[in-house]
Amino acid sequence: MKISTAALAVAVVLSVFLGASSDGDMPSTTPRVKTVRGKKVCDRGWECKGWSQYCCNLTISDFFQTYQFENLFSKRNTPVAHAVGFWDYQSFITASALFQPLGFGTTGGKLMQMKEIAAFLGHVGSKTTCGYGVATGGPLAWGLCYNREMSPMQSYCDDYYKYTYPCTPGAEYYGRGALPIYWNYNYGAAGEALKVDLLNHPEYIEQNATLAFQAAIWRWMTAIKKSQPSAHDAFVGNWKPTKNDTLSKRFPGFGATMNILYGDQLCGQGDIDAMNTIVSHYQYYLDLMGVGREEAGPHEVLTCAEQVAFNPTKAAVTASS
Ligand SMILES: *[C@@H]1O[C@H](CO)[C@@H](O)[C@H](O)[C@H]1NC(C)=O
Ligand SMILES: *[C@@H]1O[C@H](CO)[C@@H](O)[C@H](O)[C@H]1NC(C)=O
Ligand SMILES: CC(=O)N[C@H]1CO[C@H](CO)[C@@H](O)[C@@H]1O
Repeated sequence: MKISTAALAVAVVLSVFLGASSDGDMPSTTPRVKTVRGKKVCDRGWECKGWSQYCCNLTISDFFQTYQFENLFSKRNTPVAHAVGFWDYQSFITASALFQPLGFGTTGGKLMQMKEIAAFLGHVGSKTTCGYGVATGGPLAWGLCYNREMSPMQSYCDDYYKYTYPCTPGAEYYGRGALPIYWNYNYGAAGEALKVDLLNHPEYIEQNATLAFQAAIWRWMTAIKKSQPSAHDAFVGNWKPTKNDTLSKRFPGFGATMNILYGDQLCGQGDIDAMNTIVSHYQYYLDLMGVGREEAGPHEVLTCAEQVAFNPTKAAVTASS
């Protein structure tokens, strides 16, 4: 009760603030603009670089600032947290700069852009929380409490990938990061994409918050299978469901992102706690950002309670092989 009232008060204050700024939709820096094959493309310096149509829109730091990051992850540096001093706003923005020209947080209008950041961070917060039950500030205030799995029961080396992503002797591929990566093959694939040798040095992820966020945004932006949408495409509506998808109750939206990332571990089982905790983080962040949880859409879009999984267990991100 206390929690939701506080969240609501913050949301009201923020929405008044946002509504009052008449130039709230104006980018803070003026983009360089040109036309390529009839399309307007822009370059916005380091945060959105490389002549992309997405860089003509607001950048993430135009609508998501340090104080908002601090609000969302307000307990992450308290003494009982497990990654004190590790996570910060600047590493998130620096990491996002790799993906903003590809549409991360820069697709659609301001509302969609803010929703995508809340959605992505909702996944992050729920996977890195140490807020349980009676935690002070409420269970949702404890995102980014961890940057690694604390007591791994195994080293997550899957020999099936010994030719493509061979395990380095002594390396441990336990969960690390903002959307934790597990297993040699996931470290291998993320490392390839980010051009960092994560197969030999999985520990880099728990030493470098920018890299940890980059790996998480890469997972969000990249389809797990070629025939399927990325979480990003499913969320912003780039993905058009087939008839088969519709029959499987898969609609573009937040529910589909959970389906893509976690499949049948989470989806198609009704309103289970494991799914609800991710949804709650997303809603909480929407409120704190001044968007409001009512923008999350109806139950069948917001959750994957009734959705058939895109991927059977084996292919899901955190599958235990
Ligand atoms: C952290 O990772 C980023 C992104 O890969 C890299 O640019 C940076 O140099 C790294 N920082 C350190 C201290 O290694
Ligand atoms: C439709 O879905 C079913 C069940 O998930 C699957 O077996 C079938 O291959 C799908 N068809 C197409 C065309 O994707
Ligand atoms: C590429 C892209 O998503 N551009 C968007 C920029 O923002 C406007 C609204 O402000 C959208 O209509 C565009 O689709």
